[in-house]
Parts: sequence; C-alpha cells; structure tokens
Amino acid sequence: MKMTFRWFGEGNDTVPLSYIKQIPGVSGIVWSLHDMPAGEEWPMDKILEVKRQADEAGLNIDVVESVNVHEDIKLGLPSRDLYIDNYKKTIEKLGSVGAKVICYNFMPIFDWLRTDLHKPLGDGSTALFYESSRIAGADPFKLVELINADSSFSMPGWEPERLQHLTSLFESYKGVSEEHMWKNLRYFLKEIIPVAEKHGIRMAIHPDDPPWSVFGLPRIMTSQENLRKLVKLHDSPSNGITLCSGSLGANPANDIVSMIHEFGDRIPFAHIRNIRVYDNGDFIETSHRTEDGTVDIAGIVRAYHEIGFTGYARPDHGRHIWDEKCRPGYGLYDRALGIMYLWGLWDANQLAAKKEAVQ
Ligand code: DNO
Repeated sequence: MKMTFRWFGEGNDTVPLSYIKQIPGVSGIVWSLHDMPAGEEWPMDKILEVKRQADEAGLNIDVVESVNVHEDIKLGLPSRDLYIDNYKKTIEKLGSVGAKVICYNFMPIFDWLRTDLHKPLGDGSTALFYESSRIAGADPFKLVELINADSSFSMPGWEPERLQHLTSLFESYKGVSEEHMWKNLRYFLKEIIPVAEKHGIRMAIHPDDPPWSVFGLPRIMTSQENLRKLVKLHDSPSNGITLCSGSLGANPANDIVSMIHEFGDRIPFAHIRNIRVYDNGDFIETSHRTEDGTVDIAGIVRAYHEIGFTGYARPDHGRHIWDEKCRPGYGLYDRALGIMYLWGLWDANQLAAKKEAVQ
C-alpha cells in the first residue's frame, strides 16, 4: 500500500507540502489543476509547476484526482468528441510526467453531496453531514447557495463556474436514464482506455457519493453489481476503480470487504474513511477508527492486506479538530491521525502474516 495525501495546490490549501512530508509513510500528493474547467486540455506548464513543487518537497505526483469529465460526455451529446479529445491529450501529458493513476467520476451535475459542512460531533469537533430529509424534495439551487456560503473555499466538485448553468443542466438531464449513462460511459471508456494503456495510466472511477440518485438524476456507480458491470464494460487493467469506503459505505447494503476481494487488481486507488450511518439514512463523517462509525475500517485494511494491495491509498476526509481552519473535510490533523490508524492496522496485519509464515 502506498500512502498519499490530497493537496489542493499552492495558495489553495491550508496544508503546506512540508507538513505532508512529515506524516509517516506518505510518498505522494493526490493533486489536480483545480482551476481547469471540465473538458479543457490541461496546459503542460501548469502540470510541470505542480511537479516541480512536489519534487522539491520530496513527494511524488503519481495520483491525479480528478480530471473532471465534461457534462456533454455524460450526456452523450455530439460535442462530446471534442471534450474526449482534450481528455486524451491530458492523459498523454500526465503519463509523460510520470502520473500513474487518474481518478474521475461520472456523476451527473453534482459531485459529492452533503447538507452540512460543519455538523458538531459532540466532542467539540465538526464534520461533514448528510441529512436525507433535506435532500428529498429539496431545491438544489438552495443547497448550492448553502454549501458555498458555509465555506470560504470552493468545494471540489462544487466550483461556482461548474454550477452556474444549473438550470440548463437540469433541463439537459430530463429523459436521461441510467441506461443512457451506461451507454455514454462505455463510449467514453472505449475512447480513452487505449490511450491510458499506452501512457501507463490507470483510470480509476470514483463511486457516486452518496451511492443513490439525488434530485432525480441518474447515478450508476453505486453498488458491487454496478462496479462489476463497470469492469466488464471495458476489460483492461487501465479501467479501474477508486474504491471509496465512505461513499459506498453510506449504503449499509454495500459490502466493501467483498468488493476488495472481488475487484482486487482493478483497484489502483483506495479512499479509506469511516462514516456513521443512522437508521433514517443520515450519515456523518467520523474519525477513521472502526468503532467510531459503521464502516469496518479494520476489516477493509485487512482485506487490502490479504490481497497484497500495492496500489495507492489516501485517508480521504477528516473531521475538523483542534480548532483547525481548513477546507471542509480536508484539514491536516484528522487526516494525519487517519493515516496513522491505517498504518497501525496495516502493520498489525503484516506482523500477523509474518508470524503465521514462521509457524
Ligand atoms: C470529495 C471527493 C470527490 C472526488 C471526485 C472524484 O472529497 O472524494 O470530490 O474527488 O468525485 O472525481
């Protein structure tokens, strides 16, 4: 397992690279050009600038999260070919600077969705929260306002420029079914996977977060069955999964351990985090520790160890603790604690396996 840490870029993150370097066992940053609109070809000078900064800090840039997919591709519009061409050129450039994994998602309009960015957890810390009753029948425009008002940072996937065309986007998705989304994803993969293969890149789709339809929009990356369909859609090691335990874990029917065993080498990138799911379907992001939430983090790490996971992992979101002022979910402290918990579990599994081997 190679440990990484998401970093939003110079001037766009409260955590300096030098601090990331001090977290035990972190070898690289998970990065993106966050100011690039979806669909545009990434400029080489900007890519090289991030590489220079990471090199200087002694960190690699192996994992890119995300190269966002233009809505026209998800909608299957004729204009998609232009955006797919740009996507291919970006893959090629990223491959040329040594990137190994590109995380992306295929969620219509919205990326991840929460109703509260600073919900108190009762111990003085706060965390991201999803309240079902505030989504059911809610006005998505109000939610966008609320999310953007609650944070001085633009949330990944909620950048104002992406959402300014909300009305027309909702219009475009009228009549688009899950079936259409699968067809459009297949088309996209058929085009980009050969390019990824050629440039040593593994594409890793992120599950829909939460893993169900919101605001009546079709969402397809939601379950083990659908991930099975995804890997079969284009049979190549470059067509992989970002297995996000927190996103999939919001539906207690999702068995993440079983997914790790089934999809094993098709998982180049693991997001490992806990959440607590309540009986009414609400969920809150807790510490990474198994008993703080409802996702079996210890079982998940054991499963990764059992399959001999050599891919990349990151602790994903954290709570806001010790009065840290940071991007919602992306502070230093709780994610660093998360990493140490994950390493603790990993090393314990390592030790147990060694002991078993000598017996
Ligand atoms: C949220 C993230 C997502 C993720 C994208 C990947 O914190 O997990 O925004 O980066 O869905 O494309």
